Parts: sequence; structure tokens; C-alpha cells
Amino acid sequence: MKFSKILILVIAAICFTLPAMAATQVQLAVVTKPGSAQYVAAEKFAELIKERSKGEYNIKLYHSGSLGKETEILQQVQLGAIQMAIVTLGPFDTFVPEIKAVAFPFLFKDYETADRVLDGPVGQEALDSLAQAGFKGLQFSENGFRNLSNNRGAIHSAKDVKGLKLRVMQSTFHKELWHTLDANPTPMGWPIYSELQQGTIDGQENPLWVFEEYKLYEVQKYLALTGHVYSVHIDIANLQWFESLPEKTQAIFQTAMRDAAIYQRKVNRKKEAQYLASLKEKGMIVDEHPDIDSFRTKVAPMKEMDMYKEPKTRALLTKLLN
Ligand code: EAX
Repeated sequence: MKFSKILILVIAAICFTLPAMAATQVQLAVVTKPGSAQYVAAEKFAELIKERSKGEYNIKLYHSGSLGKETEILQQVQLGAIQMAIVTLGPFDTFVPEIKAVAFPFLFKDYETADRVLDGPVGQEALDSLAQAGFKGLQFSENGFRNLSNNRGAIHSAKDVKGLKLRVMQSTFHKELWHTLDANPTPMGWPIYSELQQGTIDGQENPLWVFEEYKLYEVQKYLALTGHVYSVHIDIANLQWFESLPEKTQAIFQTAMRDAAIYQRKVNRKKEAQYLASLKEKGMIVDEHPDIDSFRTKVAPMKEMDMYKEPKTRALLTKLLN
């Protein structure tokens, strides 16, 4: 081959590989595994960013606890060690106290209400409050309504919860919630399969997809569809990093996360009936109509607790309730 031909080939190869090499990598972490609600949103987001930034940005996904529990993931985003994460609201309340208002029990009666409020101005205000801890709150995506399971016995009303050894998220609010319900709550990061298997704890609470994806039906017998908290994920970025991006890129990230969340909520909701049928089939004893009012009544005084008297928390909760 002639030298000039080789040169042309070399130049062509460089031109071809350059755009790929030039892609800026952005690290995004979720604590859960592929197939989880967080991962579905993260994967969609990565796909949209690749497409809409025309390959300029490449999202590298970390999952399955490879960067630690959710509290550690939050610390890494806060420090800028990684740029982005999709994290359950639970562990946020030690970083931004007022955000717990979004997890107030029985706050949203259905998905439509949750979407309307969280995608509206009050939701935006809640996302903006994360700036005080160095986070850019991009979007709420969905974990789902949380339901209570355990091995001790069937739970139909709030009084059946008394003394239950329950794993809760690493959240001051969730711990207080289950104290109020007279359970014996222990905060732990995710996952918790072996703790349930070994009997360190009797129960836990999570949306139905978690029972299915993490095979909780193997280590939990009784399930009550309490739907006590609408559990969100918060899709975040390190604030300083995000603000350093060109405005056009910020807009691409923002709308891609919104579209990923809309997609992910749809997938999650479509599969719910399927999850329930599957859990029953696998032998879980399900109470589909527990005495929700007994739970609601017991947690209502939480609004008057010290943790809700703090003005910013009170202000956000009042707006969410209206
Ligand atoms: O997202 O920690 C939890 O209970 C979460 O809901 C779980 O990681 C699934």
C-alpha cells in the first residue's frame, strides 16, 4: 500500500474514533440492581443523554451497591466524587431536613395526585431546597407506595404492629414514623435480604417491585397493602458541577431526567398488578384491604411533633397538604 493511502486510512480512523473519545463521562449511581425502579430510570436517562447530546456526554452507571449504601452515594455526590445519583428519599432527611415532608404518610391518595404535586411548583420548591446541601434536585421519579411485610403474623390494623422488629431506611423520619406506630424500628441501608433470612428483623416495608426483584417473598410471609408512604426517588446532580455546564447542556440534562422519570413511572405502574399476582402465587399471605384508617389515625399526630415544627419543614408540608 502506498504511503498516501495509509495516511488517508489513518486520518479516517482518527476522525471516526475522535467523537467517541471526546465524550465526557458522567458518573451516575443507584444502590439497586439492573431491573430495579431506580435502574430503569437511570438507563433511560443514559440513553436519552447519548441521543440528545449527540454523543457529547456518556453516562456511566454504577449499581448494586458498588459505591456503597444510599447515604454514602449522597456523600459522594455532595463531595463531587461522582456527579449524579438516583436515591430513595429516605436517607435525604439527614442532609436536608425539610425534604421529609414529601414522605409524610398518606400524603397522596393516588399516583395522579402525586404526579400533579411533585411535577408542579411545590415539587419544584422541594427539589430546590436540596441546594442547601450542595445538590441540584433535577426530578422526582418513583419508588412506589410502600407496603408492610413481616414474618411474625398477619397485620391488619395498626395495633398489630406493636413491638414488630422492623427494618427502616436510614432516615430519622421513617424511624419516627414506626416509633409512632409502636414498632421497634432499626435503620439499615439497602439491601436487607440476609437480615430477614437470619431473623435479625421480623419485617420491612417497600413497594411491590422490591418484593419481586429482591425475592423478599422467600424471606417474608405476610404482606399488608398499607400504601402508607408514597416513596419517591430523587434524581440529583452535584450542584457546582451542574451549574458549571453550558446552559444548553443543563437543559438537556433536565429534560432528559424528566422524560426518564415519566417513562419509569409508567413502567412501574403497569407492572404492579403483575407483581401482586406473582407474590400471591409464590405463597405470600396478602391482606389487600388492611384497616388503613387505623394507621392514618395513629400517625396523624406526627404533624405536631418537633421534627415538623421546624418552620421550613412545616411550610413545605402545609403546601404539600393543600
Ligand atoms: O428502592 O431502602 C429501601 O427501602 C428502598 O426502598 C429500596 O432500596 C428500594
